[in-house]
Amino acid sequence: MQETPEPAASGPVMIATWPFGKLAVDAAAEKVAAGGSGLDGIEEGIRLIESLGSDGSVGLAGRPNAAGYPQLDACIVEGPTRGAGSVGGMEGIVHPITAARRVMDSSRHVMLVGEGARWFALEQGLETVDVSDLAAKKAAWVARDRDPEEPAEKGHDTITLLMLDGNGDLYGGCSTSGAGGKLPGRVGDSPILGAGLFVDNEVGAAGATGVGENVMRYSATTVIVEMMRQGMHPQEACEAMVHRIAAVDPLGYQLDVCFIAIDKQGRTGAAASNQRFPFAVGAGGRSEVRSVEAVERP
Ligand code: SD4
Repeated sequence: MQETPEPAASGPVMIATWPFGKLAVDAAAEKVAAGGSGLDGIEEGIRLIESLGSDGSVGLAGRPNAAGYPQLDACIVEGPTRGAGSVGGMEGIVHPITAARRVMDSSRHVMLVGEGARWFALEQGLETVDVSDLAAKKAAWVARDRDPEEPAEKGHDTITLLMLDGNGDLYGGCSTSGAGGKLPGRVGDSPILGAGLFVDNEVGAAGATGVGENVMRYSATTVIVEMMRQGMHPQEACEAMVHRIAAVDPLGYQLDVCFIAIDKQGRTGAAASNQRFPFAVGAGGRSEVRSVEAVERP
């Protein structure tokens, strides 16, 4: 088992996907230090990555779909209240994580998608961009010879941020432009509770990044949390989930999936199916980027 060193257990303890996760962790820590809730911290950290466009994969600067424009997915979970909000395939909204939070806070629903999600976000007064060129892009794509097997641009990256706050409560959020070159209308694992993110305030939280299709078919983050409930360390649970999928999936270990997890004790874990996976951890006011190699195959 690859050991993930434990962060100091004071203040919020966080883990986030990819090196840019460190920026999210730092922004979240600052928000909480300034008196924000754990949920405020999650939203703030993810908003920062959405603004930066990170490495071209989160927010409106993210990878476009096969028709050449971004459709964004995000969700947020508040462990202590069992609250959750989610948006899928949403166009032209600058901060999908805030839209997800508004779904949680200001509607009686958990998930909104597509046009409806955009409409709701606009009703909520959220920042938008001019989407008048989208109709032309859609029309051009429909008119073209299109081949869904030939994505315009490959690649994945998603900000997923998990937090155990100073009160011992768990929070999580994620935001992504999804798989580059995806078909218009495709929704990945990220906004699907229990697939790309799952938080159980009694046990722990888990998040995913990578090819969403290989995560959502296995409700992967739900299973990781259940493994922690049965007593597994988050590191062990993340690795076990990769092995569990690889044992039955036609792709074997060529899954292109990565998992992160945190438990109620603030212990963290991360695992990847077939690549080196850098991620960020933060605790006690400090943060750093760490990485794991692909899991060792049996
Ligand atoms: C998706 N899981 O839409 C996301 C993409 C991702 O690293 O995480 N990329 O499938």
